[in-house]
Amino acid sequence: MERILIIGAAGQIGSELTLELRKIYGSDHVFATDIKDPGREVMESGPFQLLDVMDDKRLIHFVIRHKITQIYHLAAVLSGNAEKLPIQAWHINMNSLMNILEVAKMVDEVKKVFWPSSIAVFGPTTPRINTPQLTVMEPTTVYGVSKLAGERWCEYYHRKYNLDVRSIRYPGLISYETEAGGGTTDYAVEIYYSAVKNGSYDCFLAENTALPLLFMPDAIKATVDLMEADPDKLSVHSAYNLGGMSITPKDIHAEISKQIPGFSISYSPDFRQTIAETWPQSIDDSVSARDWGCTYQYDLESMTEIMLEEISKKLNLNTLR
Ligand code: AKB
Repeated sequence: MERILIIGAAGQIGSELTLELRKIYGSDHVFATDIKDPGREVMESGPFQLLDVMDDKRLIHFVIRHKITQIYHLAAVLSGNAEKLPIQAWHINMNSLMNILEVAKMVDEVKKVFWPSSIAVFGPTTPRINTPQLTVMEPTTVYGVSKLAGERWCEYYHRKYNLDVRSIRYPGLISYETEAGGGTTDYAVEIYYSAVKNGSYDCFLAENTALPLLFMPDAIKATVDLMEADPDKLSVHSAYNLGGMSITPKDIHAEISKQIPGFSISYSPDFRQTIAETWPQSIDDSVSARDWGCTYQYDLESMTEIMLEEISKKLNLNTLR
């Protein structure tokens, strides 16, 4: 039976992935950890412990004591925050990954590792429309550089030590459970909260900035599908492209306005606009579809309906038409 360790269970992906994995593998088999307390559902649905992935001694002790067989390492400093403290972000993003890879290499029981990469691995010299799996990669953000280096390390551990590391280049993720923190695509979560709370939003990206975005249930399904895929079918051991939808702030504004007619938006692009302009506008994920059957269920319309309904419930506000 699998025994799964989640690092970063209080975060945007971790809080939802933990619950999904507990449904699949049983609550007692999924050990949630973070450096801060997660939300009530993660806390109450199975084991949780405070654990800092940077503390390699406690990490290896935890993995051995709980007979862990799979590790999901989801903790990272995202693109916007990383630009404010580049050296610290590099240190945290790289050293945490190296700690995980080393533990997985040393402890025989650990059979699989999941680590998230990002569309941030691409840069201004990459083709921005329908960005292929294999292409020019010259990221200009410290976050992107750390993700690209991380991908190379994952592939190295696979080739050299036969470690089964799997990874996805996530686009911007949109969710209502736990808000994102410090990313360039965070606007796409903030806009929904602000629409429900205030009926207006001041966007830090310009109106026609297209980026690949994905609704969290599709991202969780993709993650589980990749981790359960037949290893013999996987041709990529760095990270797989994941596309989702190519969407601008103007598109989301128009969709929200259908349900909140007076919703107004203003645009005050900041330093994150410069980051967004170096990232793809849309992604070719045909290799993921071929190797492990990646598909999506949600489009902008169905996602917006759920986002507005769930946020209204959560905030106890009824602003919808
Ligand atoms: C960010 O905006 O930094 C992240 C990402 C695309 O990896 N959401």
